[in-house]
Amino acid sequence: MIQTIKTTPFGDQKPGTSGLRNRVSVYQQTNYVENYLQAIFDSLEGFVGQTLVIGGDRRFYNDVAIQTAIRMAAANGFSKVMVGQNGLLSTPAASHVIRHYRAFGGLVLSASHNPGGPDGDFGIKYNVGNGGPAPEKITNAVYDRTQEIDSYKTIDAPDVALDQIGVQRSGDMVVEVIDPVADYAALMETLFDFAAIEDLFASGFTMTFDAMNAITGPYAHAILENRLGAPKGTVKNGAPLPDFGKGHPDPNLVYCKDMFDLLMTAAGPDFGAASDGDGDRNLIIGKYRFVTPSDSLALLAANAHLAPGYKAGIAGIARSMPTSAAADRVAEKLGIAMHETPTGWKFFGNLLDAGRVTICGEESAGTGSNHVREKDGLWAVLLWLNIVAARKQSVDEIVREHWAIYGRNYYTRHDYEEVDATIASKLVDDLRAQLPGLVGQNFGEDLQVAYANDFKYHDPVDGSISVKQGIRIGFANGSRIVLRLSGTGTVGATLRLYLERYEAADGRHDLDTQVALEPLIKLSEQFAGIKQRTGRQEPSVIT
Ligand code: VG1
Ligand code: CO
Repeated sequence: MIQTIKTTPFGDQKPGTSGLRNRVSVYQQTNYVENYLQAIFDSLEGFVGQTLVIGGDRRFYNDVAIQTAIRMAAANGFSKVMVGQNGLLSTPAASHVIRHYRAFGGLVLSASHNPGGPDGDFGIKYNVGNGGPAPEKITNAVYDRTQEIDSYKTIDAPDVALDQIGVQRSGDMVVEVIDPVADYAALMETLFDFAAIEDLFASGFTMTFDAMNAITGPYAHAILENRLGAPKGTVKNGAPLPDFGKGHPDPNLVYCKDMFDLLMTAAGPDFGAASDGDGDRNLIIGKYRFVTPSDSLALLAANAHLAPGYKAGIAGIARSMPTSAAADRVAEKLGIAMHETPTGWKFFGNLLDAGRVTICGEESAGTGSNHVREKDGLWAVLLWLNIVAARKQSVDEIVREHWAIYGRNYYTRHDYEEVDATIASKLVDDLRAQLPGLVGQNFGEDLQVAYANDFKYHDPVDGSISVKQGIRIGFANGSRIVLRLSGTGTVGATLRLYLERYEAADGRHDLDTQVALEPLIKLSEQFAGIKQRTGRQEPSVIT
């Protein structure tokens, strides 16, 4: 019954920061999905007789790809597939299901924060048995395999009825369709003081949660409204749609501007939050206070002990290199380890598995902990609610007190999207060539370059080394300019410029972020010439 089908390689199946992402039209080519899945299976060992978890964010083409993946899993020798009802599983829920049921690994069919629909993007990500994204060793092997693949295996079997919870079969393989929310919601209840959050809502605390027509809707309805008693209507855009309602499911101040504006008014709610396409990112806005993701990481780490799941304290913190150093100050005060990793959640897995860190985060609106091996949008929202309930203070008060203790790291990211790829890579190369000459030089009163290099990561757990993980120019006063190319875009190149300036505990904490960073923004243009070389007047997105 197993069929071996001949195929030829595609040149472009190189996984990026988080799986393989491409336009839907690229994925719709004959054998494109099949080649990539077979390359994944060919790069793994020991899964015969094991369980594979499959889920996704319901974006367009998920229904097709999931049925293909089920048939190919059966043909390749898995004994069981666990799949979320209607193909749904948020990225953190998939991570939890893999861990909870001791599956061999999982496929998350999503392009995360990239737009969906027939003209949007699709993606496939493979996660390993610890529930986290496959490490580089595996993603490199997968890419190598895609370059030589000549056949794939499948079976001749009808589609599985993904809407029916329970056990079915695909060929000889068991397919269990599971409730995508139940296990995840139960995990959240073990970590947070649900009674205190219920009391908070009962006392009139108001919030709005934007699920962006993506995966977190069912989770947010179940946990915030049905379990914690937030009034119906707290969750907006709560039904996952294949094209995300034609929106861009990236929870930042550009795509959630209406929510931001609402939170800045007296009539708005006390708390606003949102999550992205696959549910692993979070946006946190208190009344009159947007919390930058870098600050949020620091604040969550400093206050985690207020939640039952972390009451014994945290072992360490990890952040991606471009993320601001706000969390470093918390680690220092707590006397715990701080790790700086390359961009992407796959670099946190080893540190979490080894128990070296408890909380991790990225400037791109991703925070998470050792409860799973992915960043987790709703987890961050619930931890914030738990902290607000325990401290009985507003988000704004909590943030201001934090700055008064630790100082403030002004921070922004400027993205230049869909830039000509040749111009972008030349720009990065030219900047790299300048780096040795910059060290020791002074630019203006207080900007002396302390170091200028390509970030290289030495994993302290498995000894692996990752090079060229972003260019960083650091100044003696703690300010930084970081530049790297995105690994999740699908058209041209996206340049990400990250800027950071530290203002001490007794310093000025009320400046506008872009104003506070203006000298660094100018200097970065002098060094890299992004505007001049791309002809762009402004960044595409400022976060
Ligand atoms: C971006 C972010 C990175 C994040 C990645 C995946 O990558 O910068 O911090 O881990 O997206 O997030 P890049 O290479 O484009 O900068 V998600 O929510 O797409 O799973
Ligand atoms: Co995501």
